[in-house]
Amino acid sequence: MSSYTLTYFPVKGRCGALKMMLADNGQQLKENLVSIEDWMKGDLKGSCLFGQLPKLEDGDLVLYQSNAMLRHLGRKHDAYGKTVCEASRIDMMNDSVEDLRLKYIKMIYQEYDTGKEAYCKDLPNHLKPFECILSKSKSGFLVGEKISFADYNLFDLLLNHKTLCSTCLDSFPALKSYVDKIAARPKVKALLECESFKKLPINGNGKQ
Ligand code: GDS
Repeated sequence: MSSYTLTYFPVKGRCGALKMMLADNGQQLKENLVSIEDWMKGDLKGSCLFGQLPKLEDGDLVLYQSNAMLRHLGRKHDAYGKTVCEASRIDMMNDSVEDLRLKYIKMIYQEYDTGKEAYCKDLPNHLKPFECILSKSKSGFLVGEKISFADYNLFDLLLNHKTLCSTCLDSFPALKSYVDKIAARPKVKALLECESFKKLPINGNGKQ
């Protein structure tokens, strides 16, 4: 079994989906948690290819960029579709999840106090396409018959949004049952209930 090592701040942040995918596949993860104080010293930042975390090590492979990590794990653990066309559709879905994540991060880190209300009001417009896709999906996943890395990513982001606005899925029955179904997968459930995961804040600035 590969052993993965993740270096990141003590937050869920951009690594929630990755941890869920590894847990769901019975993979072990070693974590190096980096405090802001240590990060501010600059040595680690200077050693990171793009000056940022997370960093994932898989043997000799060192990866930066959380979505590249999800794709790598998707390829390794059969969570990247059955065909080239499925893989491309999974990429498309993940890019849309990333679009929403970037909006979420901008609101959280730059305009939480002034922008949260407008963000929540506009949220249904961003959730609707996912609802539409899932309501037509026979498997209950975004693409094909199996869970993919884009599902873990969307699931993680939906959990963040439920914390932000507890009623945000009320008018989206397919998304609601999607979240319930993934949350009930035994290994995902175990991770979500594990103290070391639960205690991590969602974001680094304490806003959620
Ligand atoms: N595209 C990368 C990925 O997906 O992995 C983004 C990685 C990233 O943003 N890492 C952040 C980091 O290492 C931690 S996530 N920050 C330390 C640094 O830059 O020195 N990110 C945009 C995004 O996620 O797309 C952010 O907005 C992060 N904010 C969220 S925390 C600034 C400050 O103190 O305000 N120096 C840094 C704020 C910041 O990084």
